[in-house]
Amino acid sequence: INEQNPDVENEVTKNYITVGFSQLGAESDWRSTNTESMLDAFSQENGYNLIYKNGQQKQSNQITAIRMFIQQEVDYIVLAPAMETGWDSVLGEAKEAGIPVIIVDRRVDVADKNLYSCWVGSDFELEGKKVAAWLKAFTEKRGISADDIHIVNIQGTIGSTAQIGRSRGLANAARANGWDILDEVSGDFTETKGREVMASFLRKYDNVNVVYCENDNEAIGAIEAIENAGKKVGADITNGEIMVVSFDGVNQEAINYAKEGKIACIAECNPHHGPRVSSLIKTLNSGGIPDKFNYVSEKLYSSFDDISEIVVDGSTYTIDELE
Ligand code: GYE
Repeated sequence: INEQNPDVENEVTKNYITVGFSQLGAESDWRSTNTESMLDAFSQENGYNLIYKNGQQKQSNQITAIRMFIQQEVDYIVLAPAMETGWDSVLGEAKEAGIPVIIVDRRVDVADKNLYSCWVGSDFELEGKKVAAWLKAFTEKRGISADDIHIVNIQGTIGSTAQIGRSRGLANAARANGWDILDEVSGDFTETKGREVMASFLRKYDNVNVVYCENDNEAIGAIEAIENAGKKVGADITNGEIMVVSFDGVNQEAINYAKEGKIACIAECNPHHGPRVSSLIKTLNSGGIPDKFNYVSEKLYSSFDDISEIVVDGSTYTIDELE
């Protein structure tokens, strides 16, 4: 391209890549940080025309958005899906229209994997396994017997990959270690529901001593409910304290709680997917074929120094302190 040519400007503008991005909602701090990362990456300065749609936690809104993107003949569709199932027809329509689809964050469960080009996100089950491994190592170190562990799980949005993976990580560890899971109810990844669900668990069970929150917003709500009930949050779980463990490490309030030990352990979930999706699109746009599944590596945080590392599936993870 001749940079002196005044037409170049128009050429370049025309050559912007048009992306339709269907975000699932705005339920958590993780989500707003993720949206920001996407909007930054798909800016005009970076050569994109972006059409952004917030699905308000409803799959039907996301399906409508994708149909609109197809109508508008966008170059690429980026989908952050609310749940795993129910995408076969609309992704079939995108394929029919010849528009590549990139999945980000949670996954889609479709019969034909060729309905999307690639996916980038976290290994949610691994995150769950890491938190469970930390709980096991921590309680063993403190001489707490498995029989004395009574867990409630405030789950994420049912049917979303983050919920499925994190719940599975806990369930398998509980079975293997002989922990008692008293109950599990969805808090939809929000602070309000986290508070409501925890309050009802406390009314129902007088022996809860570990709360597994599938994200930090739920943990913040759960801590409020525990304190409102006149109970103490902490790691001394055989002496009346209730331990909170969580996921994300994005929300500042939750980070502060983790520093104080009110959240005992957080599995990091990285929301900064904008540049990652952009680089996948750049690869596709230049005729390349990116890896189908692209995992982000993540840390485990705790300010308790009883244990310094855990081993999950043969890999060692050091436990970091939050900054
Ligand atoms: O952990 C939670 C958000 O899908 C990884 O969704 C994401 C999860 C995240 O609402 O905070």
